[in-house]
Amino acid sequence: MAKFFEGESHTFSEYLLVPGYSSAENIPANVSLKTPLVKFKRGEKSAIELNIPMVSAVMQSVSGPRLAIALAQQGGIAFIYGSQSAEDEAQMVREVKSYKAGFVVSDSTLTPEMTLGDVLDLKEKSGHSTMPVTDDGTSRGKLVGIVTSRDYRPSRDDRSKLVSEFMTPADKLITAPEDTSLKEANDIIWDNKLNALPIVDKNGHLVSLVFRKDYDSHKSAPDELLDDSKRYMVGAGINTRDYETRVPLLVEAGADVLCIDSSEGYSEWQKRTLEWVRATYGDSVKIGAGNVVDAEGFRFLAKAGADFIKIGIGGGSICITREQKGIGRGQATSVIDVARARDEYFEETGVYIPICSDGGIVYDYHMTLALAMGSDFMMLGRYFARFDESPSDRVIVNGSYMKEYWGEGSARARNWQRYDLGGNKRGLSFVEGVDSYVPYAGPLKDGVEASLLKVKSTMCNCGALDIPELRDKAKITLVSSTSIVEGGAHDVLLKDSNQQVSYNFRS
Ligand code: RVP
Repeated sequence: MAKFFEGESHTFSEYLLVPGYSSAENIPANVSLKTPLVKFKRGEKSAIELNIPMVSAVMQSVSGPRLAIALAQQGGIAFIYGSQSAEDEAQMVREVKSYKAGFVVSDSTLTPEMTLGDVLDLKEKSGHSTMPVTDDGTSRGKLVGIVTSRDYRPSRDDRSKLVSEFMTPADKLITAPEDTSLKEANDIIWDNKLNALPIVDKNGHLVSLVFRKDYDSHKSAPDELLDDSKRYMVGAGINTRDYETRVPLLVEAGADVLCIDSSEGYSEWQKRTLEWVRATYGDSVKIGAGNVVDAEGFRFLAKAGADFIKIGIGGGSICITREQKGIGRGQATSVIDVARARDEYFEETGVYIPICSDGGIVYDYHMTLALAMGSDFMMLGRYFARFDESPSDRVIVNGSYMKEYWGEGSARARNWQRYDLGGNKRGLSFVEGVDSYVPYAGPLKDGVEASLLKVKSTMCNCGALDIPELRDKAKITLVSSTSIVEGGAHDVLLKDSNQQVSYNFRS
């Protein structure tokens, strides 16, 4: 006889928080969002604590090195996507680990033979207006010049004009050598009224650029997530197929934590992968597993040795697993169920295994609900895909800036390794994800700050100054569909229809 779960399975939008008492202490500035990333024993601390409860999805359209750096600067961690060769993934990890704060490796590099048209297209896609020019067009090529928006007039100049004709050539540029400190670079920038300073090695090859604005932003990153050597922390996705070759490369590259990326975690394949990592590295390599949606799945992965466990099947914005296969569970119900299992497991064993709500966060308050329901942190895809730093292109659709966002189970990602059951090298036997656009949302820093201010404010309304206190004090209610209508602007005619858009804008 099949097992029937009692009650319906619900999603975040069907819940609200009922305010508790807030004292004068309860102001956002006093709220801490610190949270454990990996398991720990009673009375001990997690070996890795996030400063904000956000991690980025293991996806091609979300987690590249640029986003990883930007997220670590805010206090969270990115999981570099595993649907690429192990060597390329390890190289991305190395890029994050070798990043010197304030020194930017350009991903918009030109050759002298390119045209103004190419420059404008690249500017449109990347949002960058300062682009180095190298002999071979790579970010480590010989520096031959630099292009900024002051070098051309898009309305007057011919699009076929060559970069070599309007760039500032290297012999007219102020550059600095590799061993320049950030402070020295900044002094050079100020003394010479520069916007960007190229750093070059002794052979004149480009190493990085220091921007005036980055120096400022580095100074204002009090939550940044650093390892013992003051490098940014970064995670990496793996699969249950090639872990014996992939994991050693990622560990050597310096990945701080790994995560098995799969739509279904309650499987022998995940157990084998976890056991192999433990047998090879003991506890020194941290690894999360998932995804599961009930207590049984949690216990299975807990016993198999996972350092954290991800929750969620079919709730991702680009995910059509529920439609295709009819498996999954409402995200809120899954989190509530698994959080209970985590607490029981902690009572029984004295081992606390953090859980992560993965997918389906649409409004900022969904994050607060996920935390209140017991999630230790959240994994987000769509949310991060919208920012400047995500790897996908920025495009104009119907007059608005958009970023591309595609699922790992889409035909575009061709991530056959994510599917233990059905994938093969020629592609997926059927798709479980879509390819889409999401509204462009500017720099990650601004978006995350705005979202977390809302989370902190709601926590204050619940009388909580940290995540465990929120969990203890939160009063959560289910809402009817008509009370959801009541919660938005209703029965009024909005003066400005854009207001409706920005008011309803999903972050
Ligand atoms: P969202 O944040 O709602 O965009 O969801 C992101 C999550 O969706 C990922 O972390 C992953 O668990 C899931 N995903 C990624 N690709 C696919 C798919 O193609 N079905 N699903």
